[in-house]
Amino acid sequence: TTTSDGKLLGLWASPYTTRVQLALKLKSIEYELIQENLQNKSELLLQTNPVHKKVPVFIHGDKPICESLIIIQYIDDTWTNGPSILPSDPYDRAMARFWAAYIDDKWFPLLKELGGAQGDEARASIVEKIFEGLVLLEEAFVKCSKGKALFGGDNVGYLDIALGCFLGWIKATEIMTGIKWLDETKTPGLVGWAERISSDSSIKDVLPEAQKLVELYTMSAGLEKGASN
Ligand code: GSH
Repeated sequence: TTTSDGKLLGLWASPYTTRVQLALKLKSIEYELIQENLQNKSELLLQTNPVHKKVPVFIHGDKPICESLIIIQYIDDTWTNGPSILPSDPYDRAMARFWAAYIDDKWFPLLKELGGAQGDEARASIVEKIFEGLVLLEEAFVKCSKGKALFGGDNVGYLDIALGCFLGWIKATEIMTGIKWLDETKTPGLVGWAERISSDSSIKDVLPEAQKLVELYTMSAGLEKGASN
């Protein structure tokens, strides 16, 4: 088709935007990506997400939907002829949602906190918590994948997208800290999963490059430092 099915207000470096792009790609949905400047948010963003004022917002026709996980659910419910994103079994669906909430509410915030941690002790404690979280996610992978290659089994699913969207930032923080998060001895399942997911044809073109994220992070940290002087 030549007409697009929707608009996505987003930001290339935002893992939550990547998440929605992954779901749209999986379902072969044509859309227009509108890059936002978070320092100077567009009227359209403020109008369509007045509560949080955050990206991503997916606008389907004239209907805006906010919050990346809710958007993915909407896409899965609306484009039912493409591959399913959420598992069909109610218990598997519940588990997928549980772990996605864990990733968003607990795990990824730790990775963000690490950048602002003051002092070796604070840093070490966050690093430890990140590794503890990865061990939990390894267990989740073993249970959800049921011996298959991905969280979704043979096909890319909800958790592959919900966690996979962070791979660029996971690699970027590895470059910046020198810490290898995904370790073959502690989290062998996740190591294999990350390799498979980053080379998957439906994923790899959408994931932002780690090196570019490092440059962005270094630049914005420099700007903040400059501003506080
Ligand atoms: N829970 C939200 C989701 O899943 O969509 C998180 C979205 C989010 O944190 N977006 C960030 C944002 O728009 C960019 S990565 N920040 C702008 C702001 O906080 O003003």
